[in-house]
Amino acid sequence: MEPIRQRTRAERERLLEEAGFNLFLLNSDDILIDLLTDSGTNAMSTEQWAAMMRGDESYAGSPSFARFRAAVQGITGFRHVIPTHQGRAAERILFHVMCRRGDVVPNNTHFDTTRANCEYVGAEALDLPAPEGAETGRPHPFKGNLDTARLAELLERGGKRVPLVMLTVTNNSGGGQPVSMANIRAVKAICARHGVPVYLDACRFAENAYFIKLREPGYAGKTPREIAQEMFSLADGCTMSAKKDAIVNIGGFLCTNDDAVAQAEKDLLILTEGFPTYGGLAGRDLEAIAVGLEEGLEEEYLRYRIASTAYLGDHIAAAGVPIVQPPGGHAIYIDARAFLPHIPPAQFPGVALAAELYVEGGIRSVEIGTLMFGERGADGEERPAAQDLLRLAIPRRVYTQSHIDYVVEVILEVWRRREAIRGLELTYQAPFLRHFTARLRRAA
Ligand code: P71
Repeated sequence: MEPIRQRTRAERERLLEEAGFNLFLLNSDDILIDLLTDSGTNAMSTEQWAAMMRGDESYAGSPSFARFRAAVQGITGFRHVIPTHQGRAAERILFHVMCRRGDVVPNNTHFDTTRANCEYVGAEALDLPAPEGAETGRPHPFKGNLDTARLAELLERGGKRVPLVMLTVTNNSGGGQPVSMANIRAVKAICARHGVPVYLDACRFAENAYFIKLREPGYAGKTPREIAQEMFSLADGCTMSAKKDAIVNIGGFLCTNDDAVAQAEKDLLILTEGFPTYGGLAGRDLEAIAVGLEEGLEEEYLRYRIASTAYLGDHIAAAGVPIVQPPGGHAIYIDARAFLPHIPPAQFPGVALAAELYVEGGIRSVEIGTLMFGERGADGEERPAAQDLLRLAIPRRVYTQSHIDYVVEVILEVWRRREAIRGLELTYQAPFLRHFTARLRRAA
């Protein structure tokens, strides 16, 4: 438990200016409801805290690692399980081992660190979302799917080396939307014909499994755990940020069935993360992940989680606020271009909207749009991202319905005065992952 304090509107206006309109640069003490991310912001259960007390901190061969590996293998079935401090460490090691300059890595949609780590080793991060994903306001049961026709064409055409294909479950850049089992199976079949391994970016695998149960014919009678096992059985490996569906505050892992790849990954792990039985984590962190993986698959928990996210989306959509439909698993995504049609994408409508929700009610959200995925061309012009979304991510087991009712009120207040909101321009940007540290000001 911790107290949350209200700043005044005038204080928030000053703090926002000082932070260069970038909510990453605010202190969390100055935030009332923090929907920046569902990553690492989860509340751990009594069982997780109890497991942490059993943490064995041996440098090598700890029983905590054995329990962690058993939990991961019980769900994924992968031969090699390599712990990492979080998801992006798994990505860095995977791409470093499997990719060379000039390679292409297709994905339904790469999330920010995945794209950046792929590009960092000189490979092209290619997004192949299914066309339904682009129709922001129109519901479809599996808007996270990968476009299998384009994937087949890419692999058949040849030319570029494709060392692996990734599937992000659920698809975080495009609205927290699930990928169907049929799509995973189709991707695997296409890749198998060309000898290309399939990797799941598995951060939100449990939410994806639950959506399959709800929406895909033939899965209603299966448990989320059985569905997750089937998803992983169609893949050759995975990266995982345990900070999401394993309901912990830090941790991740990298899995593969390929012995030679695993050896190279463990060698690299020792250089930067740690020995392969702890990989940059404490033994107690491994224990918390082992328990959290099981809790994250509990059906009652998932039913509440998906329903409570939809509660926020349904209430603002009913008042006319344009959101990605249907609501995602971990977050609601407002279509900032439709909310603020007078602000051009090059003036960051998603960032401008995030700033207003902070000023209005002390709510922190994150832009998933042109600041995150666009770039400034050599001509100085901003090249916009495919969409400008404002994500309200829900930490697991943290907020109550009355907190969310307050969020609805604040969003509707900003909706009523939307025409007066102005665009922004950059005053500083880093060479990659610019959204974390960018500074902006109101556009002239
Ligand atoms: C999320 C994050 C983390 C984040 C990103 C941007 C702003 C604030 C917080 C991380 C992911 C992810 C997927 C699909 C890999 C990672 C990296 N997401 N793949 O959504 O969503 O994991 O953070 O443990 O390194 O807020 P990592």
